[in-house]
Amino acid sequence: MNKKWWKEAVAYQIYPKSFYDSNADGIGDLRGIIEKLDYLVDLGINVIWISPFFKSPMIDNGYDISDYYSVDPIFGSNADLEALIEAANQKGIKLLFDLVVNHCSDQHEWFQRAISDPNSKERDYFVIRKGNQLTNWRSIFGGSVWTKLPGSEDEYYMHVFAKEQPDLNWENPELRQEIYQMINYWLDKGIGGFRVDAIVYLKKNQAFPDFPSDGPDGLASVNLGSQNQAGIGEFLTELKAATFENYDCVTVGEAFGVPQAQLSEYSGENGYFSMIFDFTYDVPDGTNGEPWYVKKPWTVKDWKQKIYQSQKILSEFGVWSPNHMENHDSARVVNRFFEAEQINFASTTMIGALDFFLRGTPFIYQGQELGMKNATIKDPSIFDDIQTKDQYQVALEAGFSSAEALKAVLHRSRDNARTPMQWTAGNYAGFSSAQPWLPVNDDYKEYNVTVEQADANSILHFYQKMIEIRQKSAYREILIYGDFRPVYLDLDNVVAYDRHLNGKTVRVICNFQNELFNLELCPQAEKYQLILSNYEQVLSEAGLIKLNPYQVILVEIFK
Ligand code: TEU
Ligand code: CA
Repeated sequence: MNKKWWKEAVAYQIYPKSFYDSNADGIGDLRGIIEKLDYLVDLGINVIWISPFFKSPMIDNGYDISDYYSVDPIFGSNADLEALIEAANQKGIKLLFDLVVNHCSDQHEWFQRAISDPNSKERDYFVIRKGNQLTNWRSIFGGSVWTKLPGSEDEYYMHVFAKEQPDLNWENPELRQEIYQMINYWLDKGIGGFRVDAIVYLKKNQAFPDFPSDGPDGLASVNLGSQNQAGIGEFLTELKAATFENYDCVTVGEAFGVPQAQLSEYSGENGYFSMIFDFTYDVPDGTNGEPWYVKKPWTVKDWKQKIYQSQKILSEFGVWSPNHMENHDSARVVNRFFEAEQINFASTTMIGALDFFLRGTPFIYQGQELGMKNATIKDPSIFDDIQTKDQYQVALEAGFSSAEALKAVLHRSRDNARTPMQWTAGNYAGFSSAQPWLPVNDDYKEYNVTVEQADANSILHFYQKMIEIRQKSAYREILIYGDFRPVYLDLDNVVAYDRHLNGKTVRVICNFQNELFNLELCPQAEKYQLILSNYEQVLSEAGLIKLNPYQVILVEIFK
């Protein structure tokens, strides 16, 4: 096992618009991040991934970039960015930018030139086809991937996401050079690397075939013609060689749907990226054929197979994964896994620990360490997220009443993760002194940094303890580099695994149910040492442990 600094890190994702507002305009900003760096140092993390903050019309909240070299004024200035890089480096924190190069904004000068001059070199920076050459591919945010190129007779441009996010034509070598230059420009500024957005879409099937429709709109998922297509490896190999490889940086690919056979190409010892996110172990919803708003029943017994499987496959293929339960595109983890009445300190810390001690680098999403929950938005007109707005319409069209549609959308909305970070029990949760761009959650008086810092038994302190154990305790090596082995396979409502290194074993045991459970921890009367628990007491008699509802324990097992 090759040792790397980024395998030994704990990362934290910041959604800058919602983290901390330093200048009272209701929008989080880069100065706000600088002001809160000490909070993050205290928490114990040492890598920050920041979602995009470059110039953008904010159709997709910054994932539509109109200038890769300038900070958007709502987030501050380039000087603020340089100050942030310096402040973070001084505190030993590596900054990862979000690299969005599958597409840019329709306001980017490249696209503007492509529109205004059919003979410009930028015309070929985009995927443009004639009206009779279009495909029936459906964009991720709904509707066709093709939109008429403004001012043209009969030409259309392709967009995997919104129409304001035209895809870049990676087939064009000049465009690729422009992108590499930009990446190196930022790496030269001393950043730690990138989270690489939607990277599996770079290559389009050059035959541009139609596919059998898979929905009532007569269209077929764009994934068929644009996700992980043959030939993408050439782009990714060149990208790495021209940029990342020449720096001691980390790259984290957002790589949906990479086939097993290609995992090691994507992220083995010599992969395109240092790590790639694995999205296979979320609880199920209606994304496979069924409408997205259908909440599917699931059992712990079935679900845990997915996480065991994921860990097994990733190690087999030598892939290092950024373990995460939340990001800016997902509902809050506690709401995905538990019903409202089951959400409490125990269940929140249990699901957190289950993920945190897996093999890989833990990624914590802002507010997860406080136990932040889904948005408490009561009026659909408040939603900001482009995808949520589309889904709300889809639900209405499917015959839902507005109340039902709101409920369905709230279950999955990306805005769930984007409500302001809860800092204090004061006005606007201490996020800003002005009204925030998205409302603060109802529970901010109870769940916030100030209150939780003062309470030794808070979720925040539990996260801090987990991080300390992984980073600083005698268990550091084993928790970072140890193998993963599932245990107690026959216990349906227990999720448990060993981390194993040099003859030492640390076991994570989660009582994944709202009931007591008597566990025979050590049938052969092996001895054990408790390292961490989310209950004050662990009762035990001769290897028998009474696990409380949603209890998680971390123990060293001595043979
Ligand atoms: O997401 C890519 C992606 O596939 C998501 O659209 C995902 O399927 C969806 O959000 C799940 O609800 C990335 C970014 O993470 C996302 O925020 C951007 O909107 C998207 O790329 C376009 O840049
Ligand atoms: Ca601000």
